[in-house]
Amino acid sequence: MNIHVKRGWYRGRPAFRPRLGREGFFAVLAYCPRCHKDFLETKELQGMKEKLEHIRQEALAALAETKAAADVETLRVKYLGKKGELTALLKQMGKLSPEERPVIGQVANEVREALSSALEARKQSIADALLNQRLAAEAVDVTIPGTRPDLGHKHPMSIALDELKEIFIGMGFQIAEGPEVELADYNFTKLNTLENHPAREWTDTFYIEEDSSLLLRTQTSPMQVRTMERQKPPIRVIAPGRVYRKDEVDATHSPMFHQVEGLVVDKGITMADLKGTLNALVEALYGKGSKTRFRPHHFPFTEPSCEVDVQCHACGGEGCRICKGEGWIELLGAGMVHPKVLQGVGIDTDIYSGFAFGIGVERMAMRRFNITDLRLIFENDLRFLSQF
Ligand code: 2NL
Repeated sequence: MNIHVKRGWYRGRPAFRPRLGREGFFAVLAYCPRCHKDFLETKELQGMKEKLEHIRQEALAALAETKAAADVETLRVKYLGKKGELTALLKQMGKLSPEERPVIGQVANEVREALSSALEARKQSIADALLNQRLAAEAVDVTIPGTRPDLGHKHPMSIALDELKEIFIGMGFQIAEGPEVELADYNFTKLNTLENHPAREWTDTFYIEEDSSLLLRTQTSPMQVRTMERQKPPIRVIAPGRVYRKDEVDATHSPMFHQVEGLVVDKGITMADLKGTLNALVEALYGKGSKTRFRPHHFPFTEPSCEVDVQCHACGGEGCRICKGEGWIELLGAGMVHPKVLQGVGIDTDIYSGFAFGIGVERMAMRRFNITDLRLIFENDLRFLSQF
């Protein structure tokens, strides 16, 4: 063979230094990994090496263009598959001499490994990119302020009612609740409000049409009467609840409203107990040192009767817009239980006496919360309710 050895390529041992042939050819020395000898490459070997290198370059270039895992798999089949280009090339190894085969085998393995790892890396980077894309698309900004759910709260009437109940429970009262449809007997007769009393007029009270002995209670006192019938003195009870009057709706009237009535019956109960209890109530509601005024009044079920005012907290009794120039604000009605009422439920008036009072809860809530129109309390407009 007339082959030149390209200067600088030869690094083998002197014994295997190839002979130089005719000018003009370059030969490349190959090192056989199996027999540990250098030998001159034939054209076939060089051709296959070039083809392998071409496959490598082509595959890597194609791989760089892939966008999806399926494209990568297609390339794997095309280059490394059983019917792939690398296998096809290796089938041509028959052309090579026995020393050359392991050389091309080694290069082929290098290419195979290089391609497999490039394919794997590409697959991974496509999967990573896909994951990053999904993470970005599904990202949740946990620092964005949330939407606070609207929490419900007590209606102003419930606030006022619960406050009153709390005060009286603190003074040792029991709570009695009962029917809103009452017997006229309990609502009127047993409370010394007899047949011809104007409060019993059908224009004042809602009667049940089928049975005129039944009505919507006009006060919660029937529950006090029922308590006295069931229970021996000492009695300390309040009756909170809805009551009904035939009133047209306006800023200060409603056919349904709430009352808290109180009743105390025991030995030796006097007007002093009434005043002490109601002063304690007023101090609990309006603060220590609040002044009260007891004015004579008339109720059929109490004797004597009175109305109780509290001195205006805004002007201290001078007279202002809140107390309408009066200096005093009307709070409730009260009195010593009429002996006829006690006797009607079989209580011996020689031994026992009692006092009673009635509070209109809406009026109390309106003052407490500065509400100027009663209708707001029943309309349940959230713009109104959310202020409490
Ligand atoms: C008001 C104030 C009042 C009573 C209610 C009562 C109950 C019994 C016996 C005696 Cl069982 N009295 N309740 C007493 C005084 C006043 O309500 O302005 N009513 C129209």
